[in-house]
Formats: sequence, structure tokens, C-alpha cells
Amino acid sequence: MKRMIALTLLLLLTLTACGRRTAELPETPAEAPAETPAEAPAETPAEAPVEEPSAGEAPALEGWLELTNQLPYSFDWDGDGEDETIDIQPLKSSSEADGVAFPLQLENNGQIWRSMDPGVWNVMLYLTDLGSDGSYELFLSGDVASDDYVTYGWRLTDGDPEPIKFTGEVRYDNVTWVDYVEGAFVDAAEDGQIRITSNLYMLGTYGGVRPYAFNDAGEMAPVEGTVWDYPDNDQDLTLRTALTAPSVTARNGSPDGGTLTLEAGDTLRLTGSDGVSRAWFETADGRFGVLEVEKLDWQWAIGGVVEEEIFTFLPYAG
Ligand SMILES: [Ca+2]
Ligand SMILES: [Ca+2]
Repeated sequence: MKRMIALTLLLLLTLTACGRRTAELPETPAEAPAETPAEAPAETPAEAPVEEPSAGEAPALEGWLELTNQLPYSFDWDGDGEDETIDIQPLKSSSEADGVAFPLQLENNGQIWRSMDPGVWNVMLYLTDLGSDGSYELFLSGDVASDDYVTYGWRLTDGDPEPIKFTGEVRYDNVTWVDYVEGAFVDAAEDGQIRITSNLYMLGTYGGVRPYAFNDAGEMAPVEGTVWDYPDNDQDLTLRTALTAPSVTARNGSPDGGTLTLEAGDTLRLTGSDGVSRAWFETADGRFGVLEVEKLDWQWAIGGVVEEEIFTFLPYAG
């Protein structure tokens, strides 16, 4: 019941926050906000240096280029000697009664690629060339509610931009594919991976980071063998009861055949999760383990026991 009240309050806060952000929407795309999401890791990786292309040239990308404050941005993405132009237009509802506006549409040379529905705020736009194969990728991250970011992607090849499909073990459901991932773009690496940051709600609220890359089917999926890593988690969880769990080889590692036995009053700190059924942890004395967790309607359980009966306090946001 408490959780339901909290959720209702969160919804109200979200609506209030959305109304405020709508009012603050910029008039021109040049002033589009470029806020870093609160969940982004503290260390911001250095952006790769990129030379400005002249007309009819493509930028040489060794990492990624943030376009958010450079719109409209023109470059030759298909190599035919003519520039294409990317722009974002903020939209507004026609009246207060319309409530939350759809805040933007993404355009190419005045042609609409996509109107964001429902709206996204704090939009950020990134250009990359994953795999350095001369085919560009464009990613758009925005906040759909209150610190709930999503990222859409397009492949820029010959002809029309093609939406990127996201697939695999993402969050609580295994999905065939969707045209976005729940999280914000962090950076892109030369090995063809992008890093996504997202809030995970499992035994508390945690900011996770996970690499994604194209799979053999050309869809973006979490890189095999990786989990959502919690680089900044400093919340200790205190046990109400004794708990046993498989030990693992290292931080967020694989089970090593051993068992960790923890007593009531012991503390542990979560180090990552798969977002679905496992949460990794480190004990106060530096041992590593993994918890098998099960999602109930509003809670998580470990071995059939709900989370509140196992830990004295769970740091859920909101
Ligand atoms: Ca062109
Ligand atoms: Ca590419």
C-alpha cells in the first residue's frame, strides 16, 4: 500500500515536472537543452576530437559527436557529394487543456522522420560510425517522464534513415525487438559498442551502465556476458536475516562453485544486475556473490521471501 501511495505521488510529481519542462521548452532548436541525465556516470569520458567537415564531406568520427548544440547539422552521410541536414523542431500543445505536449520532431531537410510520441525532454543527439564502416548511426536520448530516459537510433546509409532495432535481454522482459532502449546514450567506442545508462529498480534504485552492439541480425543488443554495472553505488544494504548465496569469481563475475553465508546484521553492496533475475553484490569484507531474485507485482523476492523481510532498508527512489 505504501508503495502504491509512493507511486501515485511519483506520478503527480512527474506530471508537475513535465508541465514545468514544457513551459521551459526553447523556441529554437539552437537553444535545445543539453542536460546530462542525473543517472549518467560521474566520470564523463573525453569526447574524441572531430574535425568539422566542409560542404559535401563526411566527418571523420573516431568516437562520437554530440549534435545537440550544433543544430541544424549538415553533412554528407551517403557519400554522394550533397549534404543532408539533421534538425530537431520543438512542438507545443495548442492549449493548456492539451496537457503534455509532444515536444519535438526529428527532421531531415525539412522532411519529418519521427515525432516523439509520447514526448521526450532534455533531448540529446549523437552521431557515430559504429564499426568504422562508413555507415553512420544517429542516436537520440530523451527523458519520457522523470529521469526515465529512452534512446532511439537510426542508421544513415543510402536513401532514408532506417530505425535501429533494439533486442535481447533488456529489463524485465525478453522482447523480440523495439525501436528504442530504456536508457540514455553515454558514449561510443571504436569497437562498435555504445554504452547506455539506465535506472534499475531491483532491491532499490540503482544507476546502471551496459554496453550494446549490433548482433549478427543487425539489431542492437546488450553485449554478451555483460550486466548492468553500478559504478557509483554507495548504498549498503543491511540484512535482517541470515542469507546464503553463490559466490562468484570477481565483481559481477560468474559463480565459482562456492557459497557465501551471511548473518543478520551483515551488510552488502550491490554491484550490478542483469535487470531480470540476478543481482550481484560485494560483502563488507570484499567477497563477491550473486542473488537470484524473482519479480512479484510490486516487489522482488529472494527464495520466496519478499525483499522488505530480508533487508532493513531498500533505497528506492521516489
Ligand atoms: Ca548526401
Ligand atoms: Ca557504422
